[in-house]
Amino acid sequence: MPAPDNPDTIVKPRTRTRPKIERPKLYKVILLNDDFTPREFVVMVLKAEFSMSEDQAQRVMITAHRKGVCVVAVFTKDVAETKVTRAMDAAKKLGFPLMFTAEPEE
Ligand code: TYC
Repeated sequence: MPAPDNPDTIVKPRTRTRPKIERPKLYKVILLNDDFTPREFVVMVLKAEFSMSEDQAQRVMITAHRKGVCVVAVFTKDVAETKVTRAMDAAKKLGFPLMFTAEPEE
């Protein structure tokens, strides 16, 4: 290795590249209406799996009931998919056809 005062010393410019931090894509969890799942069960699942208050859960349930669908919340892909699976499994266990989907935000 050349000594520091040796003219053959290769001086490397000190450049620093800024690491590119990408924002994770967010996914909407959507609740779909059906004719069979009891309203109280929908509210219970929203409270248990999406940490909603009674009031929030009632509003989301009634919006899905009236309009056909309602956005529950947005999460990263993994979290959205896990919550959808858990919520639908809880319904399936009791024989209810309750459906949630996860779709990417625009
Ligand atoms: N429509 C259901 C009923 O009348 C209640 C319900 C509401 C089901 C919202 C699903 O996403 C839903 N029992």
